Amino acid sequence: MSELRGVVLNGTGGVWSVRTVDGATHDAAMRGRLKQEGAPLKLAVGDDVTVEPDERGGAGWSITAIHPRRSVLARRAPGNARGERVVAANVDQVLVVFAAAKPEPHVRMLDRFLVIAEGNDLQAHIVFNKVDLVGGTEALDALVAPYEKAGYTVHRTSVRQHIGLEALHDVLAGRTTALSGPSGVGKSSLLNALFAGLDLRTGEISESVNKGRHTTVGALLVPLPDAGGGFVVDTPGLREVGMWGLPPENLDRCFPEFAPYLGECKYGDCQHETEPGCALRAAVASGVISTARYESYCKLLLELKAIPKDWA
Ligand SMILES: Nc1nc2c(ncn2[C@@H]2O[C@H](COP(=O)(O)OP(=O)(O)O)[C@@H](O)[C@H]2O)c(=O)[nH]1
Ligand SMILES: [Mg+2]
Ligand SMILES: [Zn+2]
Repeated sequence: MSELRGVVLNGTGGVWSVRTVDGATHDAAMRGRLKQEGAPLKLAVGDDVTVEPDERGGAGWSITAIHPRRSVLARRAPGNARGERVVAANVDQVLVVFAAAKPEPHVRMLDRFLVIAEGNDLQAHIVFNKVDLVGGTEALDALVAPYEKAGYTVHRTSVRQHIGLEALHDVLAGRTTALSGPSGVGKSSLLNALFAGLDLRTGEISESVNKGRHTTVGALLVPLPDAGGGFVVDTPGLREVGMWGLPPENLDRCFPEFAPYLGECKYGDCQHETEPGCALRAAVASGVISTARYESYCKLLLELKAIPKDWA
């Protein structure tokens, strides 16, 4: 029987929806005996699999192999000191979307999402949508400056006025992107504007893709209708992913613009709070490092330190 390679879009109760390379989608169940050299034991959305039609005929398909992952977006399973839960496999990048206004951007939340991306070794892109709602660009430029200085690509977009859409299209096409950001910022509107035929409800993606199913699984992979292919992962919010598993002493590495100062402090284990001779705080004092970003660091550090030790 003919084997096909495919990607897991979502799953409920042991039945996985697999999109095969020919563009078809099949419901498939795991076969008892799996080939999975170097591959994970538990299947996740985004996993690269091989499926084949069931031998006894009928409409069923079996997953016969899971292929090694190139990346994971993971979080700690709550109440479980060991083991992380993979939210999605083979994610290439994270897109963090906020609105320039309505709702007002929330930089602490933005910094948290960026830390989660860095902690998972995933490249992050930032979008400020609804730029049509802000008259002058000065306030937005001031907000964006620290992120561009840190090396992030910041897209200023408007669905309404068709601004910045081509560049954003090129970021998403052909890749698997975890999409995050508060509701109401225009994530669904942007995707609809970027990919004709997507037709997401202007509401959460999950509502539109998951309608008719009673069980909501962790994440959903949405295929992009584009010649270049690509997928968007609708996670229940990266907030849900959280920062679990990130040791507090590694948090400073999740702020790319801090890099030149790490290792320059008086104490090797400096956490850049109140320690004397802190090179990072000197950089903040001299205005080289953004105070807002440093404040986010301090706040997230306190949060990470409050996580019980046996989780780390
Ligand atoms: N003014 C303006 N409104 C927008 C823009 N993009 C989306 N919206 C509106 O913002 C609201 C929320 O959009 P939606 O796509 O559902 O946001 P989501 O919750 O992030 O998916 C809708 O009423 C959209 O029409 C934009 O670029 N400019
Ligand atoms: Mg939406
Ligand atoms: Zn320091």
